[in-house]
Amino acid sequence: MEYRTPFASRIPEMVRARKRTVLLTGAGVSAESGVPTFRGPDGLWRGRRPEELATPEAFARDPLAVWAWYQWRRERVAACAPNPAHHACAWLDRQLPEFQLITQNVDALHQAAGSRRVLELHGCIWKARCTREGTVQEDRATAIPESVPRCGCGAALRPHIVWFGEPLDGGVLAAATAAARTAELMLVVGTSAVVEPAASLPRLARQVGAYVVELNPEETPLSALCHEVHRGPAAELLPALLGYEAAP
Ligand code: BJW
Repeated sequence: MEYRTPFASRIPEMVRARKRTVLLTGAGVSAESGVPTFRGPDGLWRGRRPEELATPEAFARDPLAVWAWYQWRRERVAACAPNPAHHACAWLDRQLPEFQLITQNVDALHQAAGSRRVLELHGCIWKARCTREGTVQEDRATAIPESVPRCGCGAALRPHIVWFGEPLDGGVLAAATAAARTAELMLVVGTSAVVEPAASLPRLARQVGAYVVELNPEETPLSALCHEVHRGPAAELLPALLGYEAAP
């Protein structure tokens, strides 16, 4: 592993050479937009840890409390705008013919910044799903509901989010795995890399020969296997490493 400054990175040369690139993002990429990271102290809600609320068991036990938590989060996300890291990701999407953004985030800020090729591993906070039919609908309500929102069929709606112990969407995971398996450059930005199967994607890419780079202020379980590690906030590091300057 090498620790480098943005100006001694291999990223610019690999982007110029149009290498097949996969970008995996986590909550840290949205931190500077004001979205709390999942495991930071701000992730707490009324003293409860997200792990207590983001489970199918929690929803079965108290669906209204889980909805209240999501509406509270929706309200916070609605007040946030993409930051320079999201814009740099969208710029990379426009530059490269073979590119895949894989995000664990549910805030849709990558799409808001203009990214087109986005795989959402853990769902989307702006969607709800029928617990009976499995149909997914856009849902932008932010008011804390007085009763559990219902589908037209009468069944309860749930957030369209992948909770602990639930399988990821098979098509999304297959596409993410295929992208990691063929990546030449893999950038891992703002994730604690502890949640599976997302955390295994950079490992897979590394095994098949990709050049793996981590951007994170903190060390993670992935750091030791990366070719380059850059410590700092994504909104500063990613534009600098890519040589991307936002239009004024
Ligand atoms: C900055 C920054 C700045 C800060 N700039 N960076 C193998 C081993 C062990 C366990 C498992 C395993 N396989 C599966 C499991 C179980 C489980 C799991 O992984 N558990 C681990 C925690 C131990 N996984 C699952 O349950 C998954 N399902 C599954 O595998 O199903 C299998 C199955 C098959 C068939 C039938 C049934 C089941 C599902 C995982 C779903 C994860 N969902 C969540 C919750 C969503 C709810 C919601 O959002 O409302 O997704 S968990 C939570 O963690 C959320 C995130 O997307 C995810 C990842 O977190 P992330 O993005 O890394 O955020 P943080 O907060 O952890 O880290 C932020 C980072 O940013 C830090 O590193 C900071 O330093 C950094 N940072 N400021 C750059 N400015």
